[in-house]
Amino acid sequence: EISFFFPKQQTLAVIKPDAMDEHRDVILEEIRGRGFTVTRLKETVLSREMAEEFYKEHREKPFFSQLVDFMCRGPCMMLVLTKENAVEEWRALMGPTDPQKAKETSPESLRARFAADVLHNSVHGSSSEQHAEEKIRFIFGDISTEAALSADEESDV
Ligand code: RTP
Ligand code: MG
Repeated sequence: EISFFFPKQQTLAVIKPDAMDEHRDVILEEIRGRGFTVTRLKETVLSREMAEEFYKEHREKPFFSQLVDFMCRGPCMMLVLTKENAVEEWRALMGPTDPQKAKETSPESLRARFAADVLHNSVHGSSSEQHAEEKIRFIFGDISTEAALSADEESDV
C-alpha cells in the first residue's frame, strides 16, 4: 500500500453552493469511500467579506467579483479531510478547475461529474499544506492539528 510512505495530512474541502442541493450527499459518500476521514464539518453561508478573504489570492483576477457573488449566494459545506497525502489526493478527486477539461482528462472526477462551468465548479480544495493550514484556521478557528489528526469521524452539523 503506497500510502504507507505519506504522512497523515489535513486539507480544507468546500462543497460550493452550486452542488449543495443535488450533489452534496454523493460527494460526501465519495469522500468517505476514498478513505478520507472527515474530522470537521460545518455548513455555513459565507458573508461577502469572508468570501473575499477566502479567495484573496484572486483579488486581481477578472472573475473575482463573480466568484465572490457565487460563493456567498447560498450555503457551503466546509470540511477538514484527513488522510495520507490529503492535499494532493483531494485535488485529484476534484479534477481540473474547468469541468470541460475534467471531462476529457479525468471523467471520474467530481468536477467532471457535477460542475456546470469553470466558475460553478462544485468543490474547492487547498492547493498546498500551508494553504490548508491557513484556510482551516480561517474557517474553523484554531483547532489543534494533533487533535484533528487523531480524531474519529465527527459531525457537528
Ligand atoms: P479552488 O481554489 O476553488 O479549489 O479552484 P482551483 O484551485 O481549481 O482554481 P483557482 O484558479 O484557484 O480558481 C478559484 C475558483 O475561481 C473560479 N474561477 N473562475 N471564470 C473563470 O475563468 C474562473 N477561473 C476560476 C472557480 O470557481 C475556481 O474554482
Ligand atoms: Mg485554488
